Amino acid sequence: MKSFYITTAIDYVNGSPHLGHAYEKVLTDVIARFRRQMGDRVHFLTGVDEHGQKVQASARERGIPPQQFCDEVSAEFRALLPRLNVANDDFIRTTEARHKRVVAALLQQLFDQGEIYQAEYRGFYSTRQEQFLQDKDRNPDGSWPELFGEVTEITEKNYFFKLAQYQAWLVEFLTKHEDFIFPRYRQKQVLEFLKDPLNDLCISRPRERLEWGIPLPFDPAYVTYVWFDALVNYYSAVADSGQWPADCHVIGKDILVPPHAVYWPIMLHALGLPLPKSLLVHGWWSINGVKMSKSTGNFIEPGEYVAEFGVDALRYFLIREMNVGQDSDFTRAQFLVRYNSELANNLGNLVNRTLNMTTRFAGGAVPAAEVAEDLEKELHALWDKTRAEVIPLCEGFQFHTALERTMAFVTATNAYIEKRAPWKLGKSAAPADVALLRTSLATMAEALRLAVALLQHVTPSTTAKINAVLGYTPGANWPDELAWGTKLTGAKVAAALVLFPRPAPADKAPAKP
Ligand code: ME8
Repeated sequence: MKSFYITTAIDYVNGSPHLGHAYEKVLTDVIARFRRQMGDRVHFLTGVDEHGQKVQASARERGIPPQQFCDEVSAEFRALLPRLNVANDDFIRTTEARHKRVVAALLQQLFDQGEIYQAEYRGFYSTRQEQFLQDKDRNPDGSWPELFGEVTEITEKNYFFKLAQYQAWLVEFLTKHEDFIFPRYRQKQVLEFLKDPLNDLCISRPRERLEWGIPLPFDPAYVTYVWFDALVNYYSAVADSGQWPADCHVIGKDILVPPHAVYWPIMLHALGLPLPKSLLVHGWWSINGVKMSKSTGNFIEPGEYVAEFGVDALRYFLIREMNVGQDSDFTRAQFLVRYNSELANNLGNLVNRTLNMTTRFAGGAVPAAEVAEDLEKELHALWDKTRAEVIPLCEGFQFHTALERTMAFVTATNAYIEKRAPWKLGKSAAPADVALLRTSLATMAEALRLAVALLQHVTPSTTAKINAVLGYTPGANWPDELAWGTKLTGAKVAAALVLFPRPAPADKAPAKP
């Protein structure tokens, strides 16, 4: 069995989780579930990033110790995961002893290897981004971009990691491993960034300025720079279980360059550790074109959509709407379009018809198909094509297209029902009509079973509910579930299932953009 270790970014706990965080966790869960279905032994890690200036400042604002603040906010992030149906195997907090121990050990190793030195540093510092800035970061008019918040000039002694000496190695590595970063054009952006010379990385903050961090093992007057601490989570969580390296780090585009594409590979290389196999870089959810973010207050609360529409409706929308890697605008109107037309009126309709007609015309037990005329053959052929396309699409992270194809198959099944019109066949006692009626009932039930098997990693609860009302328990081998066959013959179906109820009238719904 192939192992597959996948991670998400670990979220800053300086505010509550928003839809952008929810998306990343759902996307990673969809990949993890898909890999499990394909037979891999998956390890899925997510967690929270609890150190640093922003957390210290947020705790001060609330007048509570930073650890208490982290405990409260981390609990909120953690609680969101089961609400989103995210089945992670581990959750790491950077304030945990298992993490701090590994960060200290790696820093000590680099120090002993002579990769870390102390020097005086004078420069412009962004508190919001927790990084020193360079002149090239300025706007053309000399001001600092909004992204950096307040920028102040400071002089202090600090520790530096010899990053620059690995620049040529990194360029060579990225040139040789074209598939390291998905989408590929992001890899080109990294190489573009590496055309300018790298500076060594300041990896310490004096304790008098920032207390809330992991002390440097070789000089406790300093704490570790937050990125050097945070990136190590991917390794510290599995350091004892031998699961390193990761197969895939899922991250947003804002944290690719430099942290994940430059610092992290170089840190690992300097430590003599294997590199992760790939980085999957997703885009941003925005509202009216502006990135969702906690600091601007411009965000959607994922829990509200889960409460109003159910977890699978939100998961379906997030994965159907966003082409992994690109940006998407979130609007309630677009959410409702997909909810109504794809989930309620297409999939929900197929479920209702199947249950209703099997109950009405076959006493609630799925009959065996008796004939295969052109209409059936066309649907079988479309299924074969859909299955053959969807698996490679999911392997290549094209989940939005995979869902589109799956829903096109559901649409075709509804069209098949219209053409066969079992409600007319049910009025006839002619043997040919009876055979066609049984065939149409068997065909719609089997098509529904197959479609929901393809939706399983995106909408796991919906798939489970539909299987239950079809009186069906899927086998352990998912690819086997995708063969058109007779698995449902004789199954006792339930009379009805309300899956995607009509949303409340707009005036009763929470205010949304
Ligand atoms: O960057 N749309 O934490 P974070 C999509 N602690 N994704 C979004 C988003 C949006 N509007 N806003 C944020 C950090 N994200 C660090 C990571 S990893 C070792 C340390 C994504 O809470 C963002 O791109 O600011 C990132 O991948 C994740 O949420 C956490 O962001």
